[in-house]
Amino acid sequence: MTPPPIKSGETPRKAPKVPPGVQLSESYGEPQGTGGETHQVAGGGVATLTTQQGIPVADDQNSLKQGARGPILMEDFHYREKIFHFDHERIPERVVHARGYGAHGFFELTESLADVTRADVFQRVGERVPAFVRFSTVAGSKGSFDLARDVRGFAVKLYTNEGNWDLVGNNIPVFFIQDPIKFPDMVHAAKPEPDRAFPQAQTAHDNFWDFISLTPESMHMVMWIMSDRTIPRSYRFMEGFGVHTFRLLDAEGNSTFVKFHWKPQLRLQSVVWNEAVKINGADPDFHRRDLWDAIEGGDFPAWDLGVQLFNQEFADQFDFDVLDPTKIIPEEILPVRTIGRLVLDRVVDNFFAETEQVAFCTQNVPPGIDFSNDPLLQGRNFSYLDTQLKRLGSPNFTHLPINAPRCPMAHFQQDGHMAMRNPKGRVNYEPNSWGPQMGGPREDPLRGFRSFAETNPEPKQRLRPESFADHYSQARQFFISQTPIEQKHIGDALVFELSKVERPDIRIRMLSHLLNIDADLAQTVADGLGAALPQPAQAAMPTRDDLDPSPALSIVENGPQGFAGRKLGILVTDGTDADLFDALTEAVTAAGGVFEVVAPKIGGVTLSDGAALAAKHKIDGGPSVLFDAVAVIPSSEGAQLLAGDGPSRDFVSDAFVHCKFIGLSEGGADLMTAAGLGDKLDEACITLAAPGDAPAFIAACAPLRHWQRELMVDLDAKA
Ligand code: HDE
Repeated sequence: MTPPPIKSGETPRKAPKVPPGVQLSESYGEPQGTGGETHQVAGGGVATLTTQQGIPVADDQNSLKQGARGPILMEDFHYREKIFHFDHERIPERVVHARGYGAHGFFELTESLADVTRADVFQRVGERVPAFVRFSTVAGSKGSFDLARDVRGFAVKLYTNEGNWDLVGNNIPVFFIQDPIKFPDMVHAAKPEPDRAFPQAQTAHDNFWDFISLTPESMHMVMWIMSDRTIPRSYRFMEGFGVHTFRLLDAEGNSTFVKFHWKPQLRLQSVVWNEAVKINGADPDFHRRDLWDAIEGGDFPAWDLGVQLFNQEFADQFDFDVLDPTKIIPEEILPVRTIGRLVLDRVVDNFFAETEQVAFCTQNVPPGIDFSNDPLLQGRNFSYLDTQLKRLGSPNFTHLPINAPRCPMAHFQQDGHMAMRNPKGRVNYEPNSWGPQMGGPREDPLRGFRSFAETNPEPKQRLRPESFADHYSQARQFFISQTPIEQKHIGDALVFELSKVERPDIRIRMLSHLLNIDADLAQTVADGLGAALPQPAQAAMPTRDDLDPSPALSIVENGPQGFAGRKLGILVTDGTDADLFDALTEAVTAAGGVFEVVAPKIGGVTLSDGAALAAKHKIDGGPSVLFDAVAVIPSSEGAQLLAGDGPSRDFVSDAFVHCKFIGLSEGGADLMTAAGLGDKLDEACITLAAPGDAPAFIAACAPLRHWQRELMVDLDAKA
């Protein structure tokens, strides 16, 4: 007798969601992928193992020795080549943004900017160009964990018809410093302390807060990094920003200032700190796995590209300088105009060849896009090319398929390590008199890149302009733009980080800055640290308290509107109601979400109707922190077993403390009681008495968090 089919323990992979007639990014130009070979041979046979020189290998298990127990012989070229290559496999990791994850896709223009720029990529609505995006954390090493409290890099390479455009942004629209000469100090202070080499991927230590508290210009950024922006739920739910003011240039060379914004179509979402700490243990690859699974499941993440366009006259109305990278222009004052979308629809073929070897550079701008005099941008323009030579080892890193433009290229640069594309022919210079056939490329004053013709009559000097002197007003504006729960998280984060700082004077110096931002915040943090408030820090300019809040800066105000793209964890045991399980998975799939089954054993369970259900996680390896909402539907007998199990009780109590929506069968409610939460159930703990309750539960999950609970839980803790 054939055994009954086993139900899947996770949302079955879909065929990619591709509308008819639409091609995936694979078909947008060449070259693609790794440029490497697969090991398949025509006709489906097995490839013969060879050396790098193509010599077929007979024995890859034993090195060549003189006698059975004798020494290894120098002549074993296969052994020597294999070990030599292995010894050289590693390249230096990025000095910052070492840990990252990338994917391919495309950018499509939805509104033309032809009136303000000649950039080819912004001309024709509906046209697509290939894209590669690398997300990253900043401070941690390549092998660190994904949910460090950290800024996220959001680096986009668009392979346009007129050369590569790299918009090397972050998920935060401002930066710590105003002058690039401070970048090495800032990064040294944030990274592990040099004598002890810890802490890894954390800013919660003396050196970081020492530098920050001596650098008032960083205060706006400090508000952002202490907010939940630095613990995003996934790359798919975070914004990206070009940060600097750039220029767009039309054919006549007229300039319009521009700030670039990426807005996730699934809207904003973060985790809470206690959850982040636990996710790092449960799944250090949480963010990269999320991106991989979403794309492989056909749920392609997408962002709108928005621009804020303005001219010098508009810029002049502000007290702050639009060249100062510690400032934003609030969206409520200058709305963000959506002009295109970025879709990631293809994972890499090979992590090293693509994600690791991709080289972004702020200098890569096509004609029609130009730099402003933001000092940080000017400083970055030097650093990226420089670091790439060190990291990739040769000026020919542009020959790597991931870095090569997808448009025609012609130049006289040649030779160097690993040159793969030296031009043919006799001529390698210009001007030359070899004529159009043999003489090679010529410059084109009309088509070519031209810089904005800026005049600057000022003398050379090393100073910080007065227009960069307001360090606190926008920090305050960010803080007052947050909802109460988000303000609480900022206070909690500051208390957490400063409690790891050993020197009391550094903690006190930070409090003196917070007093210039918001007196209540300063008091909360002082209480949390058990410290008395000092005098406010000496400010170069008084804080403006008349700036209006900007709701666009709040994650909660811009949070999810449904369960699409989100994940439900379903905790089951033997005897779980089969109809309820089916109704839940149907409802979550219909809402555009996915599910994963958590069970006492990885071998799965037998449902009430006798059907076998596979598990995705054993309970200890599938804690509720991995999910956006949970359904706890053990049978009553199953619940009794789970009640005696620590990880099972943690599953529900963590979901509760993290303010998640929880669906509960009768057995689920018993487990809540066993976890000591029986009398605390609130309106976000939803009864799943019958299959008919499933759709309403999934619909109720839309906000994803029941924030009122956090205030209650904290009050309980204080009582
Ligand atoms: Fe970077 N930054 N940066 N940075 N940055 C690098 O370039 C640098 C800054 C950003 O996924 C490095 O190839 C200086 C702001 C991202 O490959 C390096 C300054 C913003 C990435 C470098 C800044 C960024 C980097 C290290 C101050 C947001 C990862 C490896 C003047 C707008 C790109 C590399 C990737 C990487 C220098 C400040 C974003 C050393 C000198 C502001 C997303 O060149």
